[in-house]
Amino acid sequence: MSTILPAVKKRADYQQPDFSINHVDLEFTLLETNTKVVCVSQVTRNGQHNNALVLDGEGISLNSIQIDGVAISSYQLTETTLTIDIDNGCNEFELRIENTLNPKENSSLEGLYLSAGAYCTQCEAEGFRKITYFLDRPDVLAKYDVTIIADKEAFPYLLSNGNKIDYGDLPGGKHWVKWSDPFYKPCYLFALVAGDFDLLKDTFVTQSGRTIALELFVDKGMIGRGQHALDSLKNAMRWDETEFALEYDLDIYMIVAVDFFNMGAMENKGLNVFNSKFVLADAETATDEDYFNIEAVIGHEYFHNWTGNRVTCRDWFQLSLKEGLTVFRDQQFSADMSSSIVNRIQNVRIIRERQFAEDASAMSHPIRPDEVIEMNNFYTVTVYDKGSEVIRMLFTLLGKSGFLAGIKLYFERFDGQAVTCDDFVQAMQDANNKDLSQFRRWYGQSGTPQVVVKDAYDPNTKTYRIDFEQSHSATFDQKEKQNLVIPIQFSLLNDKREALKLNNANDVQTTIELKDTTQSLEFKDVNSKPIPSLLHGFTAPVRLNYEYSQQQLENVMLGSPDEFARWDAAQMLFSDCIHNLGAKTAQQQEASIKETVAMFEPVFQATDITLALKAEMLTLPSFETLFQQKNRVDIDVLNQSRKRLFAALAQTFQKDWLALYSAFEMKAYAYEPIQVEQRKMRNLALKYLTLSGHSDTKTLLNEQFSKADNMTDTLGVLNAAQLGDLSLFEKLMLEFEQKWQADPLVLDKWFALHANTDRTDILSRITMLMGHSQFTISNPNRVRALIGTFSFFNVAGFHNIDGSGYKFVADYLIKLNEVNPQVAARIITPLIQWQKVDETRQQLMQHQLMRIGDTQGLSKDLFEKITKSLP
Ligand code: B3K
Ligand code: ZN
Repeated sequence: MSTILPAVKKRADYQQPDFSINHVDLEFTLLETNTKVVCVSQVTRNGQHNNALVLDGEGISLNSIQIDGVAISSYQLTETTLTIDIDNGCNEFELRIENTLNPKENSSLEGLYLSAGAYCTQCEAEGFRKITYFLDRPDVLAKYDVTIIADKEAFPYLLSNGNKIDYGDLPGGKHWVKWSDPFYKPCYLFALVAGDFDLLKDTFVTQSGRTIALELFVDKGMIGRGQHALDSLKNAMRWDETEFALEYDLDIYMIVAVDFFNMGAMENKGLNVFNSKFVLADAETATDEDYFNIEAVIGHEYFHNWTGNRVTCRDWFQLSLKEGLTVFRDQQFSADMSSSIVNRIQNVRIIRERQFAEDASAMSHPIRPDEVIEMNNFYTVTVYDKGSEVIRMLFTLLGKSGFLAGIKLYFERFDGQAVTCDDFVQAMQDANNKDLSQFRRWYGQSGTPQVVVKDAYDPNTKTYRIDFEQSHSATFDQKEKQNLVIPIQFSLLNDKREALKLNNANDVQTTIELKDTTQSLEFKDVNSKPIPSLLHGFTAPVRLNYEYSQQQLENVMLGSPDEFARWDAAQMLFSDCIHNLGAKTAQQQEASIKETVAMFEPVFQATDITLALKAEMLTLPSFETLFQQKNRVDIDVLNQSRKRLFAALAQTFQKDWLALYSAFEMKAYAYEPIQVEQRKMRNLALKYLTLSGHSDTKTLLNEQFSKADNMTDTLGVLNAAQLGDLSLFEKLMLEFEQKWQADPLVLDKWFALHANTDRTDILSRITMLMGHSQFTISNPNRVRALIGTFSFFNVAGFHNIDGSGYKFVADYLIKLNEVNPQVAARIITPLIQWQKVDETRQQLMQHQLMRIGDTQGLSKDLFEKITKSLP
């Protein structure tokens, strides 16, 4: 492990900045290896002090400093700071800094870098300091004027935030453009893009009648794949007006799609930069899931304009202020645009597969972290997705109108400011006159709460009592825990699967606000012992336990008034069966599988279950979900048990799968709800058919592969073929590669399919693919598709008991550490989650973590995760 330890920053240490900057004039002269930046800041001293001005700066070269036009030569420069003494009494001044940087060598994709020949920036969280010396913190808000100078032919488009106010030509084939952003913003929202693109244009008329210019920039030749993104943007703009009464503020909204990007997208004011994966789509190259994700991410970044940009974070510990709230908003948007139940199930899968895993690991942290070494490590499922669940609980507790009243007050109070999570909750509290002091603990407490539900029925008094108990285990980061406010929505079913009326208003569902360790409710005049249908809609991000019998689960699955609870009961039937299989004799195993499978027969026949929900109910819980349900897991047994149940469902219902496979009339591809659910069911049926070994399978697979007019059905074939005869799979994969070899985004799907194939020679296969002409370590999409997919999803390969999977990933991360630390720190996640596996594997995983830890020049990103996770 390296000897210089990176510093830990603490939330409790927050102090207001000594200086503020309220106006910035930036001038960029773009050159690949030697870009010049001139930054003129109007600086004000805050309060009375004699402290020096300490600016952040990293990986850039300083040329000169002037204060009010006078050159300064006494300053201190370190690897990460520039300290300038300011004369006493000099309370307002103009600071001019000139520096240079090398975008071409910037493989971290943070700051200013080149993506396939185009310049672009990524400043959140702390990337602006890689562009110029600055107060790189979100509570310094300034107005920006930006001039960009570059070669005109190679870079016809020069873009930045706000409005284009002037432009002109220069000698030597150069040109310049000046942008001005009238809104105050933190520097993490600054953006610059320069390149040659295809441009798709449109307009949007706001509810108040203003016309907004919409501009979508994509790689040359990709214009035909931009329409869905643009339509999604217009849908998002309309939705935010109708649902949240929020209107766009600038006169232009630009989105640029780039190929080299560390995450999904970035909400820079008026100039979003997107990973092209979340922009480009047409039927042939994108799946239904891609279409869905594009709409969601476009919505997410657009919604940030209010929740994040107009009101931003005081410091990075408050990240969930903007991310949790914006994820909640994009989830609501997606629910309104497509199937709300499928959408909710998808949200919950992320929580159970990945957020619960984070809680159980050494990276466990509250949605508002207390300590951070590398901020980029905290763009997590906890801050984002659990953050959104916390907002959703407020929505449940306050009701829609109370919630919206809180949002209104939040903007009235804080528009144009950098604030905290506490400020947000206070606005919710004040607008609703509801004490949220205990609720606030959700922001500071990490871990997955456990709720145990017990009940009792007294036939003499016809009284039913239901008891709820909350408990909280210590996590790696926090020993002491407190009780939280946990809203749990539920119903009671009688033995005819009818939901009982629970109060005088005849409601069939009710919500308990669990605040104490235990709370009980009593229901009178109940004729027989009811079955509770619990945690409707997943009203809280908790693990809930009730000792259901299989029979009871079947009743909830078939009769609950809540679609989510029905799906959840189906999942519990599957997971109980899978977890219990290992300890049984062969005969018992067979009986148990048979019994579970039989329970699903009515699902096929049911007429009150939508096709979309049916497909979800008939999908087994993922390995990752099952893994999170237990404290200790035998990986091989779990994997085998899941496969056995999978095969049994395939064989038992072979006829039904065949019927479902051909039940729908095939129309020309359109991304619309009915077609989406039909394709989902059809491809699920194809998977089961393949697994069942049906004699027609090969024909069906070949036929669908050759006839498909869309990527969803093409991938449906490959996903199914992967489960059956590997030689057919290989043949189809080869055809696919030949067809798409020039299209890296499509090829990513192919890399990913290879990476999660269950085969004994998987490591040599991946090694071979790393030599593919389209694979490069410098592009995060490629690395995530191949190496990320292997480490996150190839259970048998990654967890091979000989340790080869762990070593392979570690070797790769050691290389990636030098190229792109942020992406390396994402992919290390499965390796640091060793807590639930057996001792042998724990040792092997820790050994690899130590090897990575010994790397020369280990990044802060990996350092933080490794030091936290080694015992
Ligand atoms: N705010 C960005 C994420 C930035 C990540 C920096 N490592 C995208 C988003 O959440 O909308
Ligand atoms: Zn976001």
